[in-house]
Amino acid sequence: MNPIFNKSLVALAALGVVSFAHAAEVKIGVAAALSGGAGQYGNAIRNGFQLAAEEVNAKGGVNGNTIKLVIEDEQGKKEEAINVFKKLIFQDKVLMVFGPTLSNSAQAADPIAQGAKTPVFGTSNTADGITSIGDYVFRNSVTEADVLPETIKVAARHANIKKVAVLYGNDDVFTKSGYDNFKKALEDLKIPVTTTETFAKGDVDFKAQLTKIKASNPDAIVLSALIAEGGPIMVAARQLGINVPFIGGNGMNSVRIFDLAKEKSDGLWVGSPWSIENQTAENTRFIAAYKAKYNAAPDQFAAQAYDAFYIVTQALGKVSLTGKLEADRKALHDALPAVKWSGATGSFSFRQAAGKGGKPAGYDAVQTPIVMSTKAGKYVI
Ligand code: 1QQ
Repeated sequence: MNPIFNKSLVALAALGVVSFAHAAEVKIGVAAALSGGAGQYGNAIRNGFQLAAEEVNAKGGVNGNTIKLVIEDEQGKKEEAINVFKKLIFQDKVLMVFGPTLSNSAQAADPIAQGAKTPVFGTSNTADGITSIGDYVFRNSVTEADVLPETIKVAARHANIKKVAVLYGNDDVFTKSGYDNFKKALEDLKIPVTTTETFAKGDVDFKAQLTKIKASNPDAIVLSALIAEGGPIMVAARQLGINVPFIGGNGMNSVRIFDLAKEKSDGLWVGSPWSIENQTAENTRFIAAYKAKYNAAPDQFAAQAYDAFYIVTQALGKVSLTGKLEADRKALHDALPAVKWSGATGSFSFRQAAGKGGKPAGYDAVQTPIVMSTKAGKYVI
């Protein structure tokens, strides 16, 4: 640099007129289920983050800082999620953590982030109660409580559903919460339940439950399941000659259903703010970029991770990082709630959740779900 120019810059900097941006690397943790049954979600989530990080870094990062993702496999297990959170927060000293994939793991691991005053941001946690863990907990995944009443309402209207059977996993935070919210929505809509059946994670034989369901003659099956069990449940139902629609929660909203259930995947109703059929400029750009990078179509899990990364960059853009981890984590925490973003999943803002026992709560997503159903390997709006 020209020494005179350099000197005058130094002088201006001393006067506070200009500041030197020293390019640094900001570490952000990603705890995702990359293996095991929930890997069907976690890999899409990782892809969404990596695509967004690559785009942001290619444009010079945030305030000159490059973002480095530190990605760990929490295997969809709560014990592993706890281990991974400890590693990311205390050892890697990341600024914040994205994840984990399942609400079941979030309920166990998020208190570690809250205790360490490290922002934690779920992109796929939809169960009740996750954000009441504390004010450092954020999510852009719309809750079952917000989505399911709409899914049932639209499905019932289109498919002429008057009575339903309910089937849910009773050993997982998300599937149980989905059940609670389905039950409430069905009561509110005055839709009678013909029978309620349960299963557990890892089950492969659903004949007993489905036989009872068939005998109860429902117009639809309301299913709160993760895809690892939900896919085989749909296949088994069709094999037993149960051809009524399924109404699913977030767990069933994965393109994996088309591989798992093939031609038996028709007639599944789900709700989400994101659809591959949604042709906004932001979504069209996202889908094209995702296909170019991964040679496969994205799903809502990838879209929500992608948007979450941009939401965080908006907050980071407003923060002057000091290099002091505690202060920087707090500054990011303070900047996040005000972010508004229009991304692949549509327009987004946060609302503070209800706290427990007078403690301040974290932040949930404000977004409008779209209800769609599956037909011939596609979602139809
Ligand atoms: C939760 C979910 C799952 C479907 C995440 C992939 O919504 O556990 O909350």
